Amino acid sequence: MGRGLFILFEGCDRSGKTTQSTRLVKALNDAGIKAKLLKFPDRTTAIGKMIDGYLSQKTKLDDQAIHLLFSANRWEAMDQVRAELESGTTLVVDRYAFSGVAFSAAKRLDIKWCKAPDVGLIAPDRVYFLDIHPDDAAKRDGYGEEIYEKREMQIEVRVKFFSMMDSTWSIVDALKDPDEIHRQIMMLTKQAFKRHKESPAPIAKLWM
Ligand code: 2DT
Repeated sequence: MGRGLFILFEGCDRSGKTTQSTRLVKALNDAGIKAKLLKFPDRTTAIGKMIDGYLSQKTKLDDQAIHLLFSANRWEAMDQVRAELESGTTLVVDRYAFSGVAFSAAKRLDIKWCKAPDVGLIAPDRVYFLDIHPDDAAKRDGYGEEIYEKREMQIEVRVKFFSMMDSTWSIVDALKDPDEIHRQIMMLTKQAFKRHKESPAPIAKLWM
């Protein structure tokens, strides 16, 4: 049996990543494909609890310090990520290093500096970018209490995401009907499985 695929959802807040990633896992499982959902930040670990304190504005941290904690929160999951992929489980991941870079670079940290701690992480096979303009996102539920849920920040973040896209990314219009988005994502995912079956690619490393 071949390895699982690493499928990543990225996007601004309120773009529907959580809904669509959950639906994708369920659809894959229903089709008999082993798949699991992972979410970053993982707020359950010791590092994740520090991140949660920062995001919910209970604690303050330097921009550099919080950036490195987000990265550490991914590194601490890498053994599990590798083991799952190698055992044939497909991982559907809600946010990853691109969020790490986009949010910190939006705060004016140098983009090369931002990428450095995540170099060598396991790279996603496919990235689905759920694209929504922050003005449309704000209409959905309004932004909540977390530190980054502000219009100006989200606009900058979106620009940074666009600057990192390559051929592994697909832009999905997040304003479309959720069922239609799910169908599009299923189609893209089926193509990814087909390509991988025809020419299996080894697990790759990010930004190397
Ligand atoms: P959620 O709302 O999806 O829980 O995200 N973030 C996320 C960063 O600034 N750096 C990162 O590396 C990651 C993964 C995006 C919580 C917020 O944390 C931001 C929104």
